[in-house]
This record gives sequence, structure tokens and C-alpha cells, in this order.
Amino acid sequence: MWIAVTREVSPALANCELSHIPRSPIDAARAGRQHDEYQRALEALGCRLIVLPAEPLLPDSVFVEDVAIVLDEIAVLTRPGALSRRPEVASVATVLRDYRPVLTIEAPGTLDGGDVLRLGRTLYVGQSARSNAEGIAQLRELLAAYGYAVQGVPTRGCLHLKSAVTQLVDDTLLVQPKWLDREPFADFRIVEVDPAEPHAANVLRIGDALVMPASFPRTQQRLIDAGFKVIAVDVSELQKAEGAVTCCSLVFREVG
Ligand code: CIR
Repeated sequence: MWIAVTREVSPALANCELSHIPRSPIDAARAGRQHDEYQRALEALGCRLIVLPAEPLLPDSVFVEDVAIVLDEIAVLTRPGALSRRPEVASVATVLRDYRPVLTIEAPGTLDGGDVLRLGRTLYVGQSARSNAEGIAQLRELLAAYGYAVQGVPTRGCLHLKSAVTQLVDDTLLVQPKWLDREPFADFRIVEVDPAEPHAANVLRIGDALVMPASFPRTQQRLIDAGFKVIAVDVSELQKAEGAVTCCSLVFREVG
């Protein structure tokens, strides 16, 4: 029912891009074991995995979410905001072409998939340091023909829009209120992260389950209390690279 594209952790992970957290030593082998656990969680939730081999020269390449947006009808290859990440796109494109017609964001546009939150037929896109106005305008133009609206959303103090907000269920979002304004999401019910866990807003919804980092027990408890099924995975080494759970996969429906 679901396909999840992932990529093995690069042995060069410690040389990753970092924007909002300090650099600390990263054990790439441990990150790889945690990534395995993450992949097993996705499989247990019914995903068929397509695993790309590690890219020794591309430190951030495990974070495949940033290089494409996959919708039911189409996939859009991004042009990542960080120069070091642009060579990650081609190999993911090769996989996606088997499943969707593929469109591309072109220079001077930049866009990171981590900035794109699809809620129904609207794609909310973070106006972040990674996704520029030209990239967002191109996405709007590409997707209009497929009946999707694209709305830019200001973010502050975080890497991507999905650092600050992800979807829990159709009408409910998990939000870090310090990093974005609620106004664009006024029609949704909001669950806030626990204030002691500022990075906890990034959860990966697969069917009726939520995959989230094990390092946010307070927010996890809030979600359990609200009736959600939560699968917690230890991704601590990937978090040191400013990654979390949505960024490590491209999950989409197997259609046709
Ligand atoms: C970067 O700065 O690009 C990586 N170190 C982390 C990317 C995480 N991506 C995501 O959350 N979508």
C-alpha cells in the first residue's frame, strides 16, 4: 500500500549541514543502526522499502525527504537550498520515475522537501533559509494543473516548516508555537509540543500511526493521551545532524 524510499546513512554524516544546533560528535555507524530501526518501524506499519545505497561523499543524503515532493499524481524534484545537497537529487529521481511523472524546480528557485506540508489539496511551504520565493512560485505553477494550491508560510528559528508543524490526523496538527504563526492553520485543531521539548513537532504519520523520536517522552505522552498510536524510535545520532523522522523517508501510495 505504501512505498518508503530511504537511503543508507553516509559514513560522512558528521560533515553535515547545521543551521540551528551546535555541532557535536556524530557516530555514523550508530546512526546507521538507528536508521535500521527506523526502517523496521516503517516496514511494520506496512511500507515497502526501497533503500538506496549510502553516498560516501554526500553527508546529508540520508535525509531523502528534502529532494522530492511525491503526490498521488506527480513527483516534483526539488533544488535544495544547501549547495552541498544538490547532488543528492539525481539518484532519488531515478527511483521516482518508476512510480510518478516527474517535474523539477529549476534555478534560481530553491526548495527543500522538509519545508513542504501537504494538508489535503493545499501545500504549505516554509519561507525558510532553504526555500526561496522563486522555488515556491515554481511549485505553485507546476501543481496548479493538478488542483493543488501552494501557500507560503513564514517560519522563524527553525530549519524547515516541518520542524515546526506536522499533521497528526486530517484535521489536527502538532505545532511548536515558537517557530510559526498559527494564522495559516486557523482551520485546524492544534496540539502543542511540550515546552521542554522544542524539537518535538516533527512526527511521521503513516496510516493511523505516528512515528516520532524516542527523545520526546512528554510530547509522546500528550499524543497518547489524545488517543494516537505512537511508535517511538531512537534517532539521537540523526538528530545531531538536525534530522528527525519525516526527513529520512519519502512515503507515498503505490498507485496504478
Ligand atoms: C541539513 O541541514 O540539510 C541536514 N543536516 C538536515 C536535514 C533535515 N531534513 C529535514 O528535516 N527534512
